[in-house]
Amino acid sequence: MHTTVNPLPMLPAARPGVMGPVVMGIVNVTDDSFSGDSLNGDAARAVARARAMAAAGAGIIDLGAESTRPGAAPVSPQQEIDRLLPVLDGLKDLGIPVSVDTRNAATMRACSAAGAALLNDISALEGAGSLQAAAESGLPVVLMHMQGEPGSMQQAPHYEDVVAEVEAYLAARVAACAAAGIVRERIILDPGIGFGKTADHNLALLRALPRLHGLGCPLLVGVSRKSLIGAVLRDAGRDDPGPAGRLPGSLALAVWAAQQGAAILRVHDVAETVQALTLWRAVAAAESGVQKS
Ligand code: 9MG
Repeated sequence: MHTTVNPLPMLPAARPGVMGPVVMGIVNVTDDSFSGDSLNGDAARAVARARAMAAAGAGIIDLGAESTRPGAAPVSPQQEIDRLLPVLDGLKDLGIPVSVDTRNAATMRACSAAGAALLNDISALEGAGSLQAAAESGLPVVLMHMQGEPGSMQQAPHYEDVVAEVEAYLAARVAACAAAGIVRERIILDPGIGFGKTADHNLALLRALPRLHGLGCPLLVGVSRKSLIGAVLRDAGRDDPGPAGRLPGSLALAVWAAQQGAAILRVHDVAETVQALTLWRAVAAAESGVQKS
């Protein structure tokens, strides 16, 4: 039997006395993920990876079948569904929520019927029929900010005031959701680090996480292995080791986001992130006297 686990009670605001973000492990059933962890549609390996992440302390698994790296080619909803459903089926008894990363209404419908617990949409439900599909699913949703489209978004990102513009966009999408029947309590917001943004834009947004909390929804932050890390290293006169070598930078940014109150961290390296957060939590709890686990 399929057990759909609701992710909302796991988020920090719903766990008084327990600190810090939930770790969301990334499982890409794509053939060209930027991070070098693609599973080429291999459902059995995807299921095994998700189980290993759950055992390592992930609180949510985010399953995706379309690469969102800059320059990536889109996949059809049918291809996406064909890749995702066997994995969802293999994770029926996982015991932690499985999120589906998709921009397609048809995929949202198919995956919610197959046991997905959360819809993660990098286009904030702007796609045709997506608001309605998400509303009808009854599932919580992640609304992410992106300037442009994955294919071209890094060509010339431009903002007058990146924080104000991202904040206004997310507020408008929360309002669009409300009009479609998706209540604020079901919404998680994401500034979209790396999606149509320069390194300076990304750094400004990471500093502005406390301000974005003013939108009244939990925040998801995805920094794992992203090119921001390489750009900052190059700026500091160091080599960029490429996505697979960016774990230390990913952990530093994960701890920063935790300190700023992020509710969910979307990561490739679950065990390492859980270890970093455990130490951060121990120090933070020692200061405040709050319970450690
Ligand atoms: C699918 N995907 C890739 N990066 C992401 C990020 O930063 N946030 C969310 N919500 N999804 C992402």
